[in-house]
Amino acid sequence: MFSDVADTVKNADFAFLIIFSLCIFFLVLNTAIMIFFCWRYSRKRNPVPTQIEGHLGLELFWTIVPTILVMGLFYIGMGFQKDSEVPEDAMVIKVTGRMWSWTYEYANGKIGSDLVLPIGRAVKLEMTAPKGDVLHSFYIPAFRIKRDVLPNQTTILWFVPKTTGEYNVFCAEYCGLSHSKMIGKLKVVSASEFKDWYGDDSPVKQEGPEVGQRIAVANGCMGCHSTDGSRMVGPTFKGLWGRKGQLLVDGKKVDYVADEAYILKSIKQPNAEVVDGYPNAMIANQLGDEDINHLITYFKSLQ
Ligand code: HEC
Ligand SMILES: [Cu+2]
Repeated sequence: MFSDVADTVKNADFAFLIIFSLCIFFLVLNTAIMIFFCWRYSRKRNPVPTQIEGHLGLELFWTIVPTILVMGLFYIGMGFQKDSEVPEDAMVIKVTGRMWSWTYEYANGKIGSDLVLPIGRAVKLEMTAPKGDVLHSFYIPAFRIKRDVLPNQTTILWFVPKTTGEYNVFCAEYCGLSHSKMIGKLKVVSASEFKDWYGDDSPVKQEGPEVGQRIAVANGCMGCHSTDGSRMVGPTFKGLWGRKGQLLVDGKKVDYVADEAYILKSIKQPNAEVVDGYPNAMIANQLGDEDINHLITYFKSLQ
């Protein structure tokens, strides 16, 4: 509680503490009064019930006091208005949440699946999900911030990280099979470390397999495919090029070799042919032939 890792923590913890304390206070008070009444007005001690006609003082008390409490909570809640007032110099990062990974794109085109931020600088996250994807929710528990991420809409979060370190990023909206693996890292680093990592504002240039890698990251392929040979939701990209395997077509097993035509089809019509032993879980994307050629160059580099 009340850690100082981001500017968002104090307000949220304060509101939580006030509401929680009020709950505890009234739980104890109400329970105590209830027990006392059971005892005091039991049949033995109070055989004939008394008719009570009202009590102005009491009525005023339990109208005015809760009103003050609730207005107090409302006032605290109003403090969160600042959540929508983003400073103009905030660093803008585009966040995409998809089944089942987060990707971050910076102003110079740098892209990654970890959110790297410099300490002490306001950041504005512009978040969305690809068309045809489902609802997600971007959640950094350590910073006490969470917001829904939706297809065809942009939602915003902003904050100032104040302590260097690594924090978890979760998806807080059940979004299907590998929802629980939709965990990302937020790394808050010093300004100079950030500069080394980020480079400058001129657009990043990439060539060779890196172009395809970037496309794979940007399109969330890494949420289901590994590059180190390990099995995730889908088969690994390692050694994919030229790999021999079997497809399940209409309940029959059919041999295949992963050549250009096969890869093109697997990406363009992911549900047409399903690799034996894997779920039909890959969803359609908007990749064109040129992107897929870059991907193939990338796959060739992963032997
Ligand atoms: C939701 C998880 C998921 C995502 C995201 C995903 N895939 Fe897949 N992919 C799978 C599964 C599961 C299979 C195996 C079943 C099948 O063939 O449909 C597969 C199969 C493949 C294959 C055939 C692999 C083989 O061994 O024959 C290729 C190529 C492929 N995916 C490329 C991609 C690319 C490129 C992207 C990013 C645009 C992507 N996938 C995103 C789940 C996913
Ligand atoms: Cu999700």
